[in-house]
Parts: sequence; C-alpha cells; structure tokens
Amino acid sequence: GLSDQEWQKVIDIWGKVEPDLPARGQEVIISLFQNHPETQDKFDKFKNLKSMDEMRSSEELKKHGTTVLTALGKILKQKGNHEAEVTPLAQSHANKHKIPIKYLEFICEIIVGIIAEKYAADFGPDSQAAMRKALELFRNDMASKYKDFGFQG
Ligand code: HKL
Ligand code: NA
Repeated sequence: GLSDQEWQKVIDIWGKVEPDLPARGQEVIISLFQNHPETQDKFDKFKNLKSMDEMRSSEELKKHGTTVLTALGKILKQKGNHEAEVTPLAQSHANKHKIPIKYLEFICEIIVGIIAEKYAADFGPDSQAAMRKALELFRNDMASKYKDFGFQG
C-alpha cells in the first residue's frame, strides 16, 4: 500500500487537476484513442469519430472523459479503501465492456503523462511516484476482481 505521506501527495495533485476535469478528461480520452486505436473500438458511440477535429468537437466524448476522471478521483480519495467503488466498476468493465487490464494500463499511463505536462510545477518525482503507486493499486484490485468474475482481462 501507500504511506499516509504518499496518499497526501496523490490527494494534493488531484486537487490541482479537479477544477479542470472536463479539459483533462477530453485530453485523456483523445490521447487514449490516438495512441491505442483498438481502445476506441470498445465504444459504439465513439468508434465512428475519425479525425482529431471530430474527436475535439464531440461533447459526448468530453462528457465521458469528465465522468471517467470523476470516478477515478472518487476512488483515489478512498486511499485504498475503494472496494465499494472498484467492485461495480470491475464488474461492468469485465462483463459488459470487456476491457482488458492492458487498456487500464494505457489509460493510467496517459493520465500520469497529462498531469506531468499540465501541472509540472506541482507534480515532482515524489508526487509522480505516489500517483503511479495509487494507480497500480487501483489496477491490481481491478485485476483481482476480474479474476473473481472469471474474465481473463
Ligand atoms: N473507466 C472508468 C475508469 C476506466 C481510469 C480507469 C477507468 C475510472 N474504460 O460504456 C461504458 C464504457 C465505460 C464506461 C461506460 C466503456 C466502453 C469503457 N468504460 C471503456 C473503458 C476503457 C477501454 C477504452 C478503459 C481503459 C476504461 C477505464 C470509469 Fe470505463 N467507465 C465507464 C467508467 C465509468 C465512468 C463508466 C462505467 C460506470 C459503471 O460501471 O458503474 C458501475
Ligand atoms: Na471506502
């Protein structure tokens, strides 16, 4: 797990990101689709967006990005006691959306990269390491639930 100090770093940087969730969420989803096109095919509502312009113009995509980061923020704020949040999320991503754990790695890496780009002054090496640890814990717990649900992921 993470130390109290590490969790504090995670909570602090998330506090910087939070006022900008729609912009950051949009960037995360677009970057995910651009860097890992196979992820876009998982969304019936987004798989027809082709150009960067189309992606940027989609209010639906922006809204989804905001919802995803809001859900992630809620999980991070639980500081590891996130069973109540992670269980339903793992269930839908395993059974309904069929999202491999590898795709969760992709999105987590993109989230760290975007925070590093946009909040460099507040996201030093220690904060970055703490955030990576928190996201790894999230992914591990998702993976463990996936196993419970019999999804290979
Ligand atoms: N989704 C998340 C979080 C993540 C940071 C990791 C997260 C948090 N999702 O139709 C839906 C699809 C969703 C959701 C509704 C869909 C397809 C989908 N998601 C795909 C992915 C991928 C693959 C591209 C990845 C990496 C990913 C990662 C949160 Fe995800 N997602 C939802 C959500 C929430 C906002 C909704 C589901 C709501 C739910 O399950 O409630 C129990
Ligand atoms: Na909790």
